[in-house]
Amino acid sequence: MAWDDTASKIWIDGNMVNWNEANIHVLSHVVHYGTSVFEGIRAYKNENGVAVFRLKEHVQRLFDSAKVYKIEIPYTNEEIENAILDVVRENELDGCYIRPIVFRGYGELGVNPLNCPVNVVIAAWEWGSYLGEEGMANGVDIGVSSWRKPAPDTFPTLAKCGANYMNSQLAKIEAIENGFDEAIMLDYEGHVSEGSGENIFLVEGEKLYTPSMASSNLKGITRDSIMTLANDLGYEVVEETISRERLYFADEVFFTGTAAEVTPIRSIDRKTIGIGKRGPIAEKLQKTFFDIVEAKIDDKYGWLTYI
Ligand code: PPE
Repeated sequence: MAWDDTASKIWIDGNMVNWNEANIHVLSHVVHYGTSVFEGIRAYKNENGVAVFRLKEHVQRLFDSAKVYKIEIPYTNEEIENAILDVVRENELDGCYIRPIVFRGYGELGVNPLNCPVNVVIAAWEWGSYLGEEGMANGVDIGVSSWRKPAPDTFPTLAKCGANYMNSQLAKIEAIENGFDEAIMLDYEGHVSEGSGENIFLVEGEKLYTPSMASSNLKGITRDSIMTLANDLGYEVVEETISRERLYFADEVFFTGTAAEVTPIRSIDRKTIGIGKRGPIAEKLQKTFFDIVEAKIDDKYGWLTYI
């Protein structure tokens, strides 16, 4: 994203603050030790208005992430949900990306975070396709990273904390330097985990496979949505341990994520996947996903919260 949204407002600890005044102290705990948990949420404009996708689930995951690190969020779920809706409303945004972040602020330094205040920030801005419009239509080129996801007794990956993304950054930088659009990371045992900011699915025949939650990945809300939609369309979805070479043999592989939505993958490690472009099942799931958020079909799961 480009930071040219200087006219907009950011919610900080209960107040709407001008973009240019939304600053923190350089000695805040988060700056030194990465003490933050955050969410990424999308809102979509459709003929009924502007709707936030799976608001409750994202806010619950924010609270779950905070719990792991003993960060007490001084608001209720409902207060955070309302603040998120307020930020979209206040900035008169249509389709946008929303970033709530909770962090340890300015208090004292030293690893112990417990004496530092907890600050809550919610910003929103327009953000197009994560891996490009072209990638959404034709598929992206990815590479398996030499950097692995942390073992489960090192960094809890189910908590969406800022510091986890230093690991993601290693993989992303390597991917870009090698000419790929994105990285796929393996877990500490060498099984397929996820992208630097996306979950991954394989299509083998009429069945879908995605790494189980034991593979050091994030429990993606888009992952859950796509599993539900796939089941509805008559495809069985299996969560299991996935070995690297199955990526190469799959008929289709695609990423899911709030930012990435449903992004097809056309090559992995310079090997062509399936037909070498967006496959039919990825296309069908992409279409169904957009039909829901664009209110072209009924939101039967109650995934949309209108502002
Ligand atoms: N895995 C990781 C590591 C991850 O960061 C995301 C979201 C997902 C899976 C998908 O989760 P979900 O959004 O609930 O379906 N990544 C966010 C951050 C991207 C960024 O560059 O920042 C996102 O998509 O909002």
